[in-house]
Amino acid sequence: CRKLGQSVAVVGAPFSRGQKRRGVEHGPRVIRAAGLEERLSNMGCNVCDYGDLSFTHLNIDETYKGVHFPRTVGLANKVLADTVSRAVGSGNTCVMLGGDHSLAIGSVQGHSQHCPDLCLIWVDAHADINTPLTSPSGNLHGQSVAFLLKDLQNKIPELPGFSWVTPCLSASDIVYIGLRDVDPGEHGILKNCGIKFFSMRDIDHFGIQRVMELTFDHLLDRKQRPIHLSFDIDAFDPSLAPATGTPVIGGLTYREGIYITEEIHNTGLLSAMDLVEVNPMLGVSQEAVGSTASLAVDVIASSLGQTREGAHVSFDKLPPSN
Ligand code: B3U
Ligand code: MN
Ligand code: MN
Repeated sequence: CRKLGQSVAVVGAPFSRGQKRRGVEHGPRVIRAAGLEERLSNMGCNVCDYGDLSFTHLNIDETYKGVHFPRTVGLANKVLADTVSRAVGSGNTCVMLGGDHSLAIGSVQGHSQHCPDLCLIWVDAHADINTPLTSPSGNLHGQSVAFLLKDLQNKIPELPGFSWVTPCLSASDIVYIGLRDVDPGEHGILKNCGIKFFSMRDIDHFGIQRVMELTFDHLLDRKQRPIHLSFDIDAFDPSLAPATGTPVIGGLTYREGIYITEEIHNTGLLSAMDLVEVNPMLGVSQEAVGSTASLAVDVIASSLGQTREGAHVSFDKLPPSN
């Protein structure tokens, strides 16, 4: 970490009930196994491992208004919110390892308890902004942002398990990067609320450097504020991140993805991040799983200050010739 000695809390969230494919609950294990903590320690971070949370899967959790596992997802996110709040409150930059993207509800809520003026950068192929009434799947990982948005509260029925959630973001507090699979209801919401988004087409058009400039202009122009980065690994092209539940062709290149996180680090404002939707059970081979997990580690490391140009500590460290 270039803020030397920066404290980083790693919170594992092995949870998959926000969607229907099993396996994404093993995300934290494979991301750790790809060497996350060693990488962060070698960068000079003080890593505090909060371990993996244990979540209760409720036996009785009937589908409610088409939404699957509302009580289980609500409860898991409450546990996560409390943990993230504690981690950020203790002065750490919090790194949450998912798990599916429904976990952003708890992660952002917990973060906002300590940083009520935070803004959100959502890097994803999907907008995850369906309401229970627009969702084509009933999966809560496709609805996380809707629960966080003040602007949508009169459009969302009260779900069992969600009474503790208080929407903490305005439409102008969010920027999306990487979109390429957006449902009609979601597109309506993005347009109606005036939410800033950069689709893959916009990245083709502007280039990733300009997209990041416009992102920070939008979020940080009036004042500096803490950033929450919610990074769905499916933002990357499936050739780079094959082990994920809903891959969509035409995604970010490695260099675009890392540029995004380098620029976020360079603001000095990153306060918490999520790395979600790594599903080792969907990789066709060990290599596919390994490369997806190691990509996740690269994203986290560069968000926390790893640079491609290298980094020296001090010239005094040059070995003498004799
Ligand atoms: N928008 C669809 C599909 C989807 C959202 N997020 C993922 N897939 N990963 C939905 O189910 O809401
Ligand atoms: Mn997502
Ligand atoms: Mn996605």
